[in-house]
Amino acid sequence: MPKILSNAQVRQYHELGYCHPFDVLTTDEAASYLDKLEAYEGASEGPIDGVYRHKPHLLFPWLHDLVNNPQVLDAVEDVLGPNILCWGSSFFNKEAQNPAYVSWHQDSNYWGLDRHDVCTAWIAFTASNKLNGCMRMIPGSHNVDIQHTDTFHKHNLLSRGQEIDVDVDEAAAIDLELAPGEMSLHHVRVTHGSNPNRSSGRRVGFAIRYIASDVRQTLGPRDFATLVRGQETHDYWELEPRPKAELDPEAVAYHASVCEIQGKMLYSGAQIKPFQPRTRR
Ligand SMILES: O=C(O)CCC(=O)C(=O)O
Repeated sequence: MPKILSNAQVRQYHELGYCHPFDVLTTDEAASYLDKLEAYEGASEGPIDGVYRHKPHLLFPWLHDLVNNPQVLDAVEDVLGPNILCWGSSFFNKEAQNPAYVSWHQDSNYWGLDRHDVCTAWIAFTASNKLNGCMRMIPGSHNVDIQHTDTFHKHNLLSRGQEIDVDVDEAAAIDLELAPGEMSLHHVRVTHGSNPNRSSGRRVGFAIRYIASDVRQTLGPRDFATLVRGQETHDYWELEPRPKAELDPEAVAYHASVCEIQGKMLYSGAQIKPFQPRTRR
């Protein structure tokens, strides 16, 4: 018996590779998360960037709370089972009238995880719609591996600008429109991407990568994750601590070391260096 999803939604996730929308935050809560992000951005003089876009739940207690949000985890449990780790989190933000986009890709192609019990919960801090470049999914595309090429295109929000080699049938794409506080779930192998933001406001989304605790990393001997529900049953993962305070120096140093090790794995075989360094506080 699923906890939050209906049986039809669980079936859709497994058959099509995604499902949406789910209410996980109220509109006020979503606005308060956006305010916290923008307070940080105001103090650091610009949109969150570089390595701080990745795993910010190791730096900001309020994002640590969000990856542990019971509503989010109940939905994730419905597709991954009871023992859940958070392997990653990333902001995917697109400023107003900005060319930033996400090419068609499958996450499984470069994450190095040995199984497909891996699900992204993408939470909208602002509305995410066709005009401002919401995520788009190709239904049923999670059943085959497709070859990718690294493009390093300067406007591509993906780390390597990785792009599917074959023509994607865009006519089949489904737009995952979300209101602030809503969430979608997508499978690690589903083909997805998103267009630039043509609206006059920013689009802010927080993508949380959850894995079942028996998934392993194949790209290196050590990898890190945060236990969010149940148990780490196999001792495959080094478990991450909660930050004591926002940008607490110990947390900043820990985050840097985790991102350096993960960055090296995720960029293995690529032509350029892992995650750009921070240029601002
Ligand atoms: O936010 C986007 O537009 C794309 C996000 C994405 O590719 C992902 O969460 O896997």
